[in-house]
Amino acid sequence: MAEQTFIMIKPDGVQRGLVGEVISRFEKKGFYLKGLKLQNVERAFAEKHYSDLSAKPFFSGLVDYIVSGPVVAMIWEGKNVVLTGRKIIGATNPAQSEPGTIRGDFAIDIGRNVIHGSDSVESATKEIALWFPEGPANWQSSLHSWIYE
Ligand code: DAT
Ligand code: MG
Repeated sequence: MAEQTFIMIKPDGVQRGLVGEVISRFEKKGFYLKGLKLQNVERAFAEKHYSDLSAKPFFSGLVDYIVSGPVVAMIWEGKNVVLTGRKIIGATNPAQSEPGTIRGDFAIDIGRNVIHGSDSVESATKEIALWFPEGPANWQSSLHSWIYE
């Protein structure tokens, strides 16, 4: 199976009307949308998603933020999508994110950085299983050979 990553537009991104912009950047790059839902998550679910960070001092503030409104959860697929997705998103702290990245173009503070992306193939597998227990949608783009050689 082609590589997949988990991408989530955080509550600030939804509130600010950045959903279309984010989807557009991944689509235009040539990645394929394999899962998409808008939902509010429970605190326990957000804590599970960020369980690796549970010892961090910012953990409870991070969870407050993620449950503060609906998020858009997505599966994106394509060659090197995990690493390339992180590049499209930009550095964690928007003060360090390059212009041209999502966080570089649309965010100011680390606690309002608009978007999440899996940091490795292993975390992508775990995050997709958590957010999409039903699995990805099954479709193939008819443009594939115009994007991949
Ligand atoms: P990323 O989202 O780039 O993968 P991460 O996994 O290290 O970054 O942290 C998850 C989120 O937690 C991040 O998007 C914003 C928040 N965060 C990280 N480090 C922080 C810090 N030092 N202070 C406040 N929030 C932080
Ligand atoms: Mg992370």
